[in-house]
Amino acid sequence: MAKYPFETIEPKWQQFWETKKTFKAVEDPAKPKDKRAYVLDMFPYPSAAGLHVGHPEGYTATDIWCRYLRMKGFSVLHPMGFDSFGLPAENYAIKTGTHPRTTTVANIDKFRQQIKAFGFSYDWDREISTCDDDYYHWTQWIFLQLFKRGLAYESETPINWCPSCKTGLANEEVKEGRCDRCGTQTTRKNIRQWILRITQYAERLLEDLDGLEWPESVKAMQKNWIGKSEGAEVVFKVAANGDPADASVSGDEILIYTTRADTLFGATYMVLSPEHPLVGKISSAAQKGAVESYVEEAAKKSDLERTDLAKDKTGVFTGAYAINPVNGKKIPIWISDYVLISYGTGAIMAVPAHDERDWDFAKQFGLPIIQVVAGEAEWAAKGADGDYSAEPAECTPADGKSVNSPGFNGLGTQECIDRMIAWLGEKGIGKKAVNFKLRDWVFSRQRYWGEPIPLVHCPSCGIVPLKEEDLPLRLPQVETYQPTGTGESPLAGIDEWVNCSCPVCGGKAKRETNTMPQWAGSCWYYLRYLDPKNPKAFASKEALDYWMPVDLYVGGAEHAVLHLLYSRFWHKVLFDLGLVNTKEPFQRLINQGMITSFAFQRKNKTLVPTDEVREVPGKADEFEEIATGERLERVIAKMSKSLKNVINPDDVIRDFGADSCRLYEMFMGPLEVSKPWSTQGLIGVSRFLERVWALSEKPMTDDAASAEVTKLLHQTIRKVSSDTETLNFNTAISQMMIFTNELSKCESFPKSVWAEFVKLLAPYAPHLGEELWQRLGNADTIAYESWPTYDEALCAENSCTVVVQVNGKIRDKFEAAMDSAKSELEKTALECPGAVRFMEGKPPKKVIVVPNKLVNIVV
Ligand code: ANZ
Ligand code: ZN
Repeated sequence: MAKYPFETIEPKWQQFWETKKTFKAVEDPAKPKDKRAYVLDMFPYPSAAGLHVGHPEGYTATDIWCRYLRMKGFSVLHPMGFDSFGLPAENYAIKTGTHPRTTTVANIDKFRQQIKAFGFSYDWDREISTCDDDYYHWTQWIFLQLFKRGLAYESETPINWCPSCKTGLANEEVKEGRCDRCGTQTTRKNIRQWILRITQYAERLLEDLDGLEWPESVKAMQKNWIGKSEGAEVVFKVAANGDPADASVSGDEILIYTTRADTLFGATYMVLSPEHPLVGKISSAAQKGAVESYVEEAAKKSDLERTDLAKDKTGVFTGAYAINPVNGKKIPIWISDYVLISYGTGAIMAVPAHDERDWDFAKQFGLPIIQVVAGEAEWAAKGADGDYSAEPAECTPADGKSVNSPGFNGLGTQECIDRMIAWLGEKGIGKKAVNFKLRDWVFSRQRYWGEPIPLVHCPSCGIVPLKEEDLPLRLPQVETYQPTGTGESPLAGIDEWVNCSCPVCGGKAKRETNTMPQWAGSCWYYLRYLDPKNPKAFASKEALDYWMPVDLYVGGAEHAVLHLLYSRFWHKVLFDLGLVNTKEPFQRLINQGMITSFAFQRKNKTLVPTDEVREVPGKADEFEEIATGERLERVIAKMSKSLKNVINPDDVIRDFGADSCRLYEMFMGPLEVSKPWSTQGLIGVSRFLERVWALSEKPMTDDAASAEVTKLLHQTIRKVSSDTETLNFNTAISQMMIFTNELSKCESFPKSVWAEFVKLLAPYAPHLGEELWQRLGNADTIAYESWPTYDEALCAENSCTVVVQVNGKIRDKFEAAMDSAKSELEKTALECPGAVRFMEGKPPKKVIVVPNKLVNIVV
C-alpha cells in the first residue's frame, strides 16, 4: 500500500493556513446570532514538561466542532493562549536563578509549536498570555473595579499557609489538609491579606447554575461548595452565675445558628468557637488558664483538622452558663474547636441527642443528653402520652415527632421548626437565617510571579487605588525570588519600587507588595480573546455583543470549584457593572475524560515500570517482569514518569502524523470517559488513513454512482452528521471506516462520491482533507465548503440477504432486491449452487419462503 506522506503534507497545510490566515475569526454582521459560535478550550499552563497527550484530546474535540460549524456556515471564534503566571516558574527561578519570564517565554514557545503541529484551527492573531503587561493591565483594572465596589478588602485573619511554598492559600487550594501545589501539610497563619467578597454572590452563583448546560457532577460540586443552609439564629442570654435558683443575667448575649430549631428543648450545653469574641470576657477566674491554653492550641489547626479529620472531641468549660430561652434552664458554656468561627455565628446550642458531634462531645465530658425527637417507629409504639424520659442509647439525627418539648409535642420536624421560629420571632429572640459554606476568597499571595495589586498605602489617605491611566503597574525585576516567609512578598525588598507617591495627595506612600493568585488571569481570559489588542478596554462592546457567551467550553474536570467558580464570580461583577452582557460566561461545558495508560502489576499490587516488562514469549497479551519472570497483570493507571508510560505527543506526530494522533484520540472512546492509550489502537487508526490515501489513488470516474454506492454515501453522511452534531466523534469515525472498507472493494468509483467523503473527513483529519481536496482539482481551502447533505430516501436499504436452507440446514445465501416476489425468491433459491448440491437431484416436496429473509427447501 502506498505510504501516506504525512511528513510533507502536514507542515505544508499548516503553513498554508498560517499565511492565508484561514481561521481568522471575523465579526460578520450579516450572520444572525444563532450562526455565531464561540468555542473555547481551557488554556494551558506552559509547564517545562511540554504538552501532554491529555491536552490535544479536548483541543481536537473543539477543533472538529469548529471545523464542522464553519462548513455549516457559522462564524466561529476559536482562540488559544497561555495561563502563564504561577508558582512552578517561580520555584524554578529559585532553584536555578533563571528569571520566571525567561522560563515562561521558552515554555510558551515550546507549547505553541507543539500545539501548532496538531493543525488546530485557532485564530492565532488572538493569542494571549496572562503574564504580558498588556494583558495584566486589564486584570489589574478589573481588580480595581472590585475594590471600588467594596468587593476587595484587607483583613488580618488566620488563613491556610503552606510552609514550603511560603504563601497563603485559598480554601480551594487546600486538598485534604495539604497544599494543592506541593503536597505539604498546611498550617494556619495570621497575615494581612486581600480578600474578595465572593460570598456576596453566593446566592446567585447557586441559582444561575440551573440555566447552564454543564455536567450534573460539576454543578453538584459547585452547589456543595457553596453549601446553602437554611435555619435560624437564636439569642441565648449569659447568666450572672451558675446558681440554678438565680435567674439574673450578665448582660452578655450569645447568638447561635441552628438548622434544628425544633430541638431547642434538648439543648443541654453551648459551645463557642475558641476564637469567639466572648470567650475572654465570660470565662471564670478558675477556668481562665485552661481556656487560654486551649485557644492557643486550636489556633494552630486548620478547619479540616478541627472538623472532618478530628476523631476525638476536645474542649474546655468556660465556667459560665447561659439560659435556654425555651425553658429557662441554665446550661454550661464550653469552648471547642469543632465549632468554627467562620461558619454561622461561631457559636452553637448543643443537642447531643440529635447531633452526632454534640453526642460525641457530651459522652466525652459527661454532659446531659435529653431526647426531644422520637423516630416514626418509636412514636407509633408509644404515642403522645408515652414516656420519653430515659437517656437515649444512641444519637438520632433523623426527623421525627417532637417530644419533651411542652407546647410543641407531636409536631413533625419541619412543622416544629416553623412554629418554633415563629414563637422565637414573637419573643424577639430569634429569626430565620441562611448560611453558606462558601468563604470569601483569599486573593493575595506572598510571591513574586503574579500580577502586582495596584494599590498604594498612604499614611494620610489610607488605601488608595492607582489611577486607571497609570496601569499596568509593571512587575519589577528582582534579584532574589526566595519567598521571605515573613508574610511579605519578595517585592517588599525592592525599596525603589515599594516607595511611591500617593495618587491622591502626592505624599510619600508605599505600594501594596502582595501579588494576585494564579486564578486571577484565568478569571476573565475568555473576554480578552474577543478583542485582544484593544488598548482602551478589556474588550469592545461590539465584540462582546457579537460573541458572548461562550457556546462550548471544554476542559478537565479538576477545575470544578476553582477556576469555574471564580470566573463565574468575576463575570457576575462585570455584569453588574454593565461591562458584559450575559449573566454567565460559559453556557455549555464538557469535561474531557482522562487519558490513562496501561501499567503492569505484581501479585503484591506494586507496579513495574513499563521498560522492565515484556510480553511472555509466544503468548500475546500475557506479561512478565524481565528481571524475575513474575507474571504481571495489565492494569490501567495514570500516566507517570516513574512508570515510564508517558506518551509524548511529539513522538506520536513524528511516527504517525498529527491526523493519526487526532483521529486516534477521538476514536479511543466517548469524549467524557477516561480511556487508556494503546499504541496498537493508534496503528489501527493510522492504517485507516493510509487506506484513505490509497483510495485517492484509485481510478475515479465522472459517472453517476451505482445504487449501492449512493446508498452507502448517504448513510455515511447521515451518520457522520448526526454523530458530529452530538460530539460522538468515535462512532462517526467508525462509519467513515465502514465507508472506506466498502469503497475499497470497487474497481473504480465516481469522483463526486469521493469529494463528499473528503468533506466529511476534513474536520477530523484536516491536513489529509485539504490535500485530497486539492488533488480533486480545487485551488482553495476545504475549510469553508458546505457540509454534505443527504437524502433520507436514498439511505433506505434496497437489497437484502436471503438465506437458503435445505431440510432446515443453511446451505447458501444470495442478495435480492427488497420486497421481491415469493416466486422470484423461490426460483433463485432452487438454482443456487448450495441448494442444487444438497438436494442431490431430488425434487422439492415443499418450499417455504419468508420474504426478504429465507427460503427453506424440503426434499
Ligand atoms: C442544633 C442542632 C441539633 C443542630 C441537631 C444540628 C442537629 P449545616 O447544615 O451544615 O448548616 N453549627 C452551627 N454553626 C456551627 C459552627 N460554626 N461550627 C460547627 N457547627 C456549627 O449545619 C448547621 C448545624 O451545624 C447547626 O444546627 C449547628 O448544630 C451546627 F439535632 O444546631 B445544629
Ligand atoms: Zn495619600
